[in-house]
Amino acid sequence: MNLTSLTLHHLSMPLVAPFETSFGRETVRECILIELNAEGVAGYGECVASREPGYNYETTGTAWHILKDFIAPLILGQDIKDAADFQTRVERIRGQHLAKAGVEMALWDLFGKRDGKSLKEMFGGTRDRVEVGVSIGIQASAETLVRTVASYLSQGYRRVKIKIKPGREVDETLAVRNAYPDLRLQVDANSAYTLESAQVLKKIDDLNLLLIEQPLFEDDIWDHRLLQAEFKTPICLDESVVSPRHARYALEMKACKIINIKPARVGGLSQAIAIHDYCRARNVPVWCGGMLETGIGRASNLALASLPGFILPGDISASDRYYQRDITNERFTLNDDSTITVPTAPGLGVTINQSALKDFTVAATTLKAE
Ligand code: OSB
Ligand code: MG
Repeated sequence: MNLTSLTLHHLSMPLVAPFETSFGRETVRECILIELNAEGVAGYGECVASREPGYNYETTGTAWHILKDFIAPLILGQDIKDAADFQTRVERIRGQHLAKAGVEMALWDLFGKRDGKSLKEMFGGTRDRVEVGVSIGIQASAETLVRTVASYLSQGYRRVKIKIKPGREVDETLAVRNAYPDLRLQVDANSAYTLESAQVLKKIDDLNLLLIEQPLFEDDIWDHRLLQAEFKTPICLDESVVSPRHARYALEMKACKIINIKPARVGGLSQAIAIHDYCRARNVPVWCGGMLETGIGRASNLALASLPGFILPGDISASDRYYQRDITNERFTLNDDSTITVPTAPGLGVTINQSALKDFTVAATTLKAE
């Protein structure tokens, strides 16, 4: 499609509760909403870079710069045929996956709206509802954590992920496991350990966890391989898998048994689908991770998770777990079987609430084709 303009909206949205991980605490979520206009249609994408470079090196600030000064000039006024065409055009920009993925999402929304097809349909998704869980940030104490888990279980979530960090992981994971012996439970360390300090995790290796997510640093695929060899619990990589190539390295090295797929981290939905296909052909389970997305990114994640290889529940909770007010008119709710229904309207299948968008926008800029 011939792209005539690109608008960036820098958003700042209050979270219903602070979200704390081993790398920091967020009370307000920042992101960039990308709006593309082509042939009379508007497409939206979410760039999930946050204010600080804690999870990923990109931030809202760096993504803004890359989008405006490097990606926009390569695509404005151009006839972008599909996601692969977009990826080829931005190949010369090294890295910057979060920025690229936001634009690719907006392109999928445009193509879908033009063709009257949902993302799920375009991807070949096979499910109408996807199984989801909840990701719980670090809490004040083990008791508070157990209470928080209880409250999400009462809302209907049937899979729980807890964030862990050195010094508190054993007590907290044990507390949740003792309170809920049969719960589908997993932990996420967000790279907080080294091969040496990760030895403490042996104490939770017998707790029948679904997986241990990203214990070691992003570039430690080899050390994850050494760690996995010592653990019964499957290791799942998040941060380390930044492309389909890295998914191959991880599996060939036996660095993990499960992969958390986030389209942003791997450079876009097309790359996420490639990793899904690669893992599915090898019977390696994948699941869809989350970045506290707005209704835009959430719609995209649901479409992705409708693919058949997403066999573990995703970190795709209901809208009210994140935001009292969202930028989409549609809100996602939990069905009684711990699933969320995949949108079926063309493109992402959601619409922008213009007044909410206006209220959450702290900066905006429009770039036009010459
Ligand atoms: O590591 O999976 C992660 C949120 C921000 C950054 C990294 C992660 C997360 C989550 C939240 O776990 C998942 C969600 O969106 O609910
Ligand atoms: Mg993670």
